[in-house]
Amino acid sequence: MRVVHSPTHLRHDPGFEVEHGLLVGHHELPIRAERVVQALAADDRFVVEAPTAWGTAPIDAVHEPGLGRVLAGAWDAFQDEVRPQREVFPDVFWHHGLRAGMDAPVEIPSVLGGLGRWCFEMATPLVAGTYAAARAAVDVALSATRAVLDGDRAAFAICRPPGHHAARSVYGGFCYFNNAAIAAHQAASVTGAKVTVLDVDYHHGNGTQQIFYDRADVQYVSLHGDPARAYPYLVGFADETGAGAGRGTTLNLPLAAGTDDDAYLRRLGGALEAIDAFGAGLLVVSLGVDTFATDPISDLAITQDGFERCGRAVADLGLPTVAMLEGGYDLAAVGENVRRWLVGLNG
Ligand code: OKP
Ligand code: ZN
Repeated sequence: MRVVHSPTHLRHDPGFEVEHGLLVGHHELPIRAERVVQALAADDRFVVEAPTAWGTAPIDAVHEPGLGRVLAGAWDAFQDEVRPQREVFPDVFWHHGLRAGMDAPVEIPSVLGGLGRWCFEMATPLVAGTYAAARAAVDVALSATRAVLDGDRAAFAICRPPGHHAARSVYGGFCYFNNAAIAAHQAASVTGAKVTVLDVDYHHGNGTQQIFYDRADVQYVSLHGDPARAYPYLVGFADETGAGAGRGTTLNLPLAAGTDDDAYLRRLGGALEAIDAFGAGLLVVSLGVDTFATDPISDLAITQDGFERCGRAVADLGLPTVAMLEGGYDLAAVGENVRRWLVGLNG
């Protein structure tokens, strides 16, 4: 199986995040992707390749162009306008109640106002290399997708930073550009075929859901910690099923704390039936392994055997499949967890 990886992710090295009101060491670290590439490079069923460059057009087809502009420019602007600082966060957010009943401002002159307009929370700093890394993650996603569209049965993209929390016009949740959504949209555009995104990260992929919520040609299916207790808290409930032309093309399967392999595989079976019925020509998997039993920020109980069973169950769909890295924060296990899932997918 082809695996696409770029060392440019190393330039995104966040130091801290605000978690439940406390400043803590960041969880989404460069070592995660390094562990994954090491685990896959040591197994001769996988071949690691560099991505090719895809430019910004596929990004601007999914995200409002202002998002790319703020990610490209806000770190530098903050250094000049505010003060020299390694990590840049907003300190105000454009909550919908703030200007309820009023028009949007004609322009947002300050860098801090711009950050508040385009970011939704406090775990997603900009450092000097964030934009370069986020662009490279998109190139990695599109290059792995290209391999599958050209005939490979499956491929894997080591995307870092991850993407599934980034919505059309807002970044957050460790995510800047939505790698999986950009790849799914690009594939749907160039092939004319329907695409399914299956999101198995512990956290609901609110960004991916939002981007495709009203679309009939892209299905979004997610298994995740119930937002009644789990981040992102405000999106990912079972009654969210799509809107307009996209009615019925979103499926959310919220899970109880402590869900184990057997219970998870049963819910995954239901997801795979819905995917089979949709009839897509390509499957994009948002592969987070933060469902692992000892993940430091999650509460499910999946094992390494469970990951391999999941990959095998997805392979049994018989669809061309491109998987992309999302979360997974047990640094000692993340490489092996991903490898086992992909061994299952490889069949
Ligand atoms: C990104 B991905 C609760 C705070 C949550 C943000 C989590 C982003 C996860 N412990 N902080 O979906 O793995
Ligand atoms: Zn996650």
